[in-house]
Amino acid sequence: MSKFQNAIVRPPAANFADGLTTVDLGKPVYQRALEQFEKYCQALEQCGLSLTRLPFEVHYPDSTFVEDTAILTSRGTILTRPGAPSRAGEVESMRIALEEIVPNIARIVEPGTLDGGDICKANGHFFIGISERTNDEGARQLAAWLGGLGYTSTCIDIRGLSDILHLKSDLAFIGENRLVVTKKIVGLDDYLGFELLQVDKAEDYAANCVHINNYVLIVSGYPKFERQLQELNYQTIALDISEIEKMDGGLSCLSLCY
Ligand code: CIR
Repeated sequence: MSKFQNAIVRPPAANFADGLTTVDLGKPVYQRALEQFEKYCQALEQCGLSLTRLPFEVHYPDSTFVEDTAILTSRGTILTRPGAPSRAGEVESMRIALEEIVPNIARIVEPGTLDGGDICKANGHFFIGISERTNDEGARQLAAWLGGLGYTSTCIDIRGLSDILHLKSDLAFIGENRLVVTKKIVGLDDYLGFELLQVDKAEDYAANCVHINNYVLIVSGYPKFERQLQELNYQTIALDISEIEKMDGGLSCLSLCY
């Protein structure tokens, strides 16, 4: 597997608390969200990544969740078309930023909708979640684009499941031939023979982890999952993202690694 070298991040804007959320964990404390974001950036650097730090996007309270706005691969880049109307405008500033970095950017077009959080890359294969945010047409467009680049893909429909915003809320690729899954999604697909590491039911939120080079970033406070990873010889970096969680975010959504 090729190593990641870079990541794009954007700090939470002052109106972060005005973003979308379905969880009932209270209002995020802005100063704490900034501190947690900064620690996240430091962890990415510890993993060996160079960061492109985009400026605050004051018009878009969910704009720190950069993962949802683009899919970056070593063979090409595509801008998404986020499924939540309040987030649609985030793509334009990501386009401007990406044009400085990568050539020939494709895009998902109407009537397709697609959030990056529904897209899980595992070696040369992509699992595409069909969700409240990503529709069939968005998935079809992405699959066609990926196919043109020589990647394979399969769709996993998560619309029937409650409490899952994006496929990657419950699925992560952690290198080798291994996927992290929650019990909720384990039966939805055969996952092409990948080895499945199932998180304990009480630790579902931990499934959204990020494998970067020799490390796995995990959410702090999930000891069973941390132990599962360490028994498999992963080096873990645990991060407190309590304020990010209040806005339905997880670890993967805070960066675009490439
Ligand atoms: C939203 O509802 O769109 C944001 N509040 C959270 C997005 C989290 N993104 C992700 O998991 N990829």
